[in-house]
Amino acid sequence: MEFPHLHLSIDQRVATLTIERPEALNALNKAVIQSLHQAVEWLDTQSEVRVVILTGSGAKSFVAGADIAEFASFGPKEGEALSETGHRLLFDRVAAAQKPYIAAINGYALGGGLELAMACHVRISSSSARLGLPETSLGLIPGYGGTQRLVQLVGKGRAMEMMLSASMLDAETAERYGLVNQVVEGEHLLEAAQGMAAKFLKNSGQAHSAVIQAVNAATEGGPGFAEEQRIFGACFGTTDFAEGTTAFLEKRKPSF
Ligand code: DAK
Repeated sequence: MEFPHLHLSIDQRVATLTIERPEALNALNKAVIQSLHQAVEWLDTQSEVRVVILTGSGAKSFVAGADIAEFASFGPKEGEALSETGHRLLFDRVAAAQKPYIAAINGYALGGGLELAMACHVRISSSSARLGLPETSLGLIPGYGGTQRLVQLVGKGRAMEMMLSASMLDAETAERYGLVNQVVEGEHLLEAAQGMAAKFLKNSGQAHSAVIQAVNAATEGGPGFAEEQRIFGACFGTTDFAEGTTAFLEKRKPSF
């Protein structure tokens, strides 16, 4: 099976899905989001696939965020609508998948990229990866569940510091925070993800689906998710959003 902008391989009941948009550090534009949605839907129907590894192409980036060039011209209504669509097609969809998703973070996981890794059920990182939610540097907040899932994973104080400072964590700190389950040298990343998948494969796939469903009952879909989308949309009407995104595209620092 083929999906645009993705490479899919299936070996011994483990699917590896690689996002391939290296010219933009695998940033998520509409086409990539749509394609990932189709891949996740399809993988859920494949009984011979029991675990999915999600990673990015190249050694530099897992996903460097949502595509800034694509949303820079949006207003509040479009921002809120796109946030809702992204949640439905991809982020909530991965979180609610029938089988475990392991994010293999091979480099930058920023903004929507870290949000995608956090929508997966577990995360393994290369030692050189950098992780963060830099949206406030663009005059935005995370719009794909990041304000909720980051707090769940690292606690409120650390999540607040990460979002308010827009700074990146190194992999070792991310592991200490509980943001990633394991850190390995880059050349061993996929091997480590396959090792974790092999441990999962010893157990019941039906029980895996049940665990995901039961855990999600507590962590997914709460009122904070809807509130995040509304507030995210409102950010698109601010002067700071205009300055933040323009500054990124002009390759200069924003003046807030
Ligand atoms: N979008 C589009 N292009 C990107 C990109 C991105 N997020 N990140 C990198 N690129 C492009 C760069 O523009 C550059 O393109 P060319 O100039 O070569 O054409 C190419 O990838 C290589 O990037 P750099 O030249 O910047 O590479 P460096 O090694 O110097 O720096 C970097 C790597 C990862 C530190 C840097 O690229 C960077 O800061 N990238 C942006 C990180 C970031 O702020 N990400 C976005 C976070 S905000 C939404 C929902 C959610 C969101 C947005 C909207 N809606 C519902 C509307 C979430 C927003 C975010 O994710």
